[in-house]
Amino acid sequence: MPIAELTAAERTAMMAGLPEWQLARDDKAIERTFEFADFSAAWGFVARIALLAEKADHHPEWFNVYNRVEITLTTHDAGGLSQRDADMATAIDRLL
Ligand code: HBI
Repeated sequence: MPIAELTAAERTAMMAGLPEWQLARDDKAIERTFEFADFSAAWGFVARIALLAEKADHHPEWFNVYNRVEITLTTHDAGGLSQRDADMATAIDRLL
């Protein structure tokens, strides 16, 4: 089933609930950077997100160096932001 890109109003509502995230890529993505105590904590976080991503069939773009994890969420199938990105960002924040 095709997944719809969020409208501008839906994006605004989404971002109101995700104050730690920023819009990116001309509103086609959202991103957040996380800092942890050390690499082990960062990698544990990445591992837990990987399990969420597989369960949701919705996978982040991410970068990790030592204790920093940078995550970008977008929905390739929608060509921009979808509800899946909002749901995944919310689930990621709940891991903290
Ligand atoms: N993850 N972020 C993201 N965006 C997608 O469109 C996507 C995905 N994971 C799997 C997936 N789509 C599959 O449903 C196929 O569409 C590739």
